Amino acid sequence: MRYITAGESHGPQLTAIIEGIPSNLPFSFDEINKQLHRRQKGHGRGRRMQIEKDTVQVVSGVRHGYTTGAPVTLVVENNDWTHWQKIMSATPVPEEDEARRRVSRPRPGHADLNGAIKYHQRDMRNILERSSARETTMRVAVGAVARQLLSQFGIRVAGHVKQIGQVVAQERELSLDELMQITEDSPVRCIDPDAEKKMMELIDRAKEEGDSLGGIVEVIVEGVPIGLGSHVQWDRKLDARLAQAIMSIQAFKGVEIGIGFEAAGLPGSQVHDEIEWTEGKGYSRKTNRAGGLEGSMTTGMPIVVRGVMKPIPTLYKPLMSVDIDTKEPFAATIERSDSCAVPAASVVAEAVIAWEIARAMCEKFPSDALDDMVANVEEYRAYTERF
Ligand code: EPS
Repeated sequence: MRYITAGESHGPQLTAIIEGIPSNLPFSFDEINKQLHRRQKGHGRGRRMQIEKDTVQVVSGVRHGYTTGAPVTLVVENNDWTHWQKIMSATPVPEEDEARRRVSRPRPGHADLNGAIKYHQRDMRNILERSSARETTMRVAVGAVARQLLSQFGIRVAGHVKQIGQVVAQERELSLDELMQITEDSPVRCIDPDAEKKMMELIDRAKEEGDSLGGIVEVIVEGVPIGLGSHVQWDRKLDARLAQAIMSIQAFKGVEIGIGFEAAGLPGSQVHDEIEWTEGKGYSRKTNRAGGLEGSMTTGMPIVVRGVMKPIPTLYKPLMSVDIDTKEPFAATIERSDSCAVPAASVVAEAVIAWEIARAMCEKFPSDALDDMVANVEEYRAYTERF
């Protein structure tokens, strides 16, 4: 299974082509639109989210509500395109239009300068339009298709915000349903009401000051069978793939699985999870510090992955940069942006993890049609309980 995305932040549309989804999967537009809507929300989002109402169109691979096994093409139109038609035109435009919204003062922390040098672009808009986090719309759309496949096997994915700036949420013992309910009602997707309030205040202050904030998000996957991924080859290791998926989200700078970096300071006896066996359930672990992965394969315990998002590099009170025309010091270009997109990023993180788990499922249970895949998974689950 694979996918690619295409599209610029202010181009006419965003596109994703997915290949390898088994046929006969019930396909819900509402489910995709629900996920797209979740990504648009969150305290700290900028004005662009008031312009867009992201809605998916499906132009291939689905017929009468079911996948056919052919590539699935998803499209989300950019409403903002109407304001950018000349600036983003694919055909040549008069010189005065060419210069409109040209970017010559790269933003520290963004792709602008490195991309411009690499691709020989004197207008850094040609870089920022594609490096923009607008692209995460398609990650969420693709992830929503993956979720529909996972739901056939009782696999569920949820996410929440653990930290924004210096405000850290208290841990709570919650079921996945409770966690989903609470985060859905929280403007910052946080399970701790005290932290939620402080996070919102912090975001308001950052906005007033023309600054931005990062944070930490956590994704939990429940219902995964034992043995997805593999220890035998580097590019089949599931923990490595999950790490790549998280690190591929715009502005993410770090990733942890299970207790992650905390393991460095603990003895082995406090890091590894004791194994137990119970009648009718089979093998499990007494704790889940490994975050559901041992030897790069799933243990059957919930998968727990965290990612660190840096503060968005577009600042309303910009840092100093250099104008590439004059080489003089100048404040960086101001592009419209969010002061904090960590709550939205937690939805994106869920989506990219859902995709990787769906891909691992399709590798473990390769089938052209969903019916075969369901039968294979059921048989395998019965086997793991007997083992
Ligand atoms: C985003 C759309 C973008 C930004 C943001 C995320 O739209 P615009 O540039 O028109 O405001 O709001 O992207 C960034 C902050 C960034 O640095 O790339 C979206 O759809 O999530």
